[in-house]
Amino acid sequence: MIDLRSDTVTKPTEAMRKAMARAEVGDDVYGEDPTVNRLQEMAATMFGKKAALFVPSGTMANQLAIRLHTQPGQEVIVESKAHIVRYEQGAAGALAGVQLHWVTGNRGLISPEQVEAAVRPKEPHSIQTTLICLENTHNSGGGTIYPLATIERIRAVAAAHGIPMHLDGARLFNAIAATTLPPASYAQHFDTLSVCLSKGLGAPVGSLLMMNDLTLLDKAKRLRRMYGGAMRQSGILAAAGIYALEHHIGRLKVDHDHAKQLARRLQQIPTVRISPQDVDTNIVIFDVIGHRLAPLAIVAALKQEGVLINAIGGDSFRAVTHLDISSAMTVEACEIFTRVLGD
Ligand code: TLP
Repeated sequence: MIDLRSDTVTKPTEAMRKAMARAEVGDDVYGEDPTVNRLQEMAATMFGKKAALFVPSGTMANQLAIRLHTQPGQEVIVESKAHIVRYEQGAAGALAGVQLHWVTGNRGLISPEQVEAAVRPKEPHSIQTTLICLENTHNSGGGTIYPLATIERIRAVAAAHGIPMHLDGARLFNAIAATTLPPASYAQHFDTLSVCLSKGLGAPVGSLLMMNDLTLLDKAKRLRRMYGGAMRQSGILAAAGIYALEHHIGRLKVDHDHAKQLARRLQQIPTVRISPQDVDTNIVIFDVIGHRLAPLAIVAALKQEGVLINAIGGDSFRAVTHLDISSAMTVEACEIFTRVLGD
């Protein structure tokens, strides 16, 4: 099966499993797991932040950040198709008690002008804007990379209003691999940022929440405990993360090439709508129009032929390339798409 549903489906490699098996461990709630500590130090150094906290998932990292920066009854500016809006089960409202102010971006990217217009006035009737969240790369936008200049200008708007910024960097490594910009060049503009080890980097579990403010770190540890994410001998998982940071960042470009290849081939199929030039990284989003099968039946027909993808609403589909997709599998997936979608 060629599994293009997500880059979350990767399985740890033999070498990664060996690193996990050999990991030195301790109880991380006491701060005594040397491998977790090493991973956190590595990540903080890589992104130019004072601290990093290992958490079980990207969702938890985002939710800790929202809770850290806000009080119930406040408002967070976020793009309308952001993971925080679409895929976190309403946690921002349920757990932090905040209201999300959606701004619709272009392929997921919002402009400084949109942010400026969305900030609520500081007057007695208005809800108060206390956080701005960006997502880079933007998943539902199609793996879109935020231009650094746009982030800088959004940061200037945020600073003028005294509003902190959080980055959902679940796939920031894809942006880093594609642009070759230093990780800190993105990170410097955010008060907190999360990155995932369990997406393109191929680790089985884990994300990191990073920050400069050590009082935020203390609060984040307590909230992680409250949310049930404080782990014990998690060095076994952290070892996979260290292995991923050391070995799997450079190769992300291969996934980007595979995604482009899929997009170019999909473009040749008459029922498919896609602009291959919009594929910045490893996510390919396309529409199928006028096919005799409904979206879920298309997914089933592709599965029958050996390819798994996700229907993501309306006529849209998502295919994601990753560590476990070889060049030969990419070629085969192209053939299957042509056969099924061209039918
Ligand atoms: N995204 C998953 C699904 O949840 C949709 C996927 O298959 O792409 N931020 C972004 C931008 C994400 O894409 C994801 C996962 C997360 C956060 C959450 O990560 P986890 O699944 O570790 O909670």
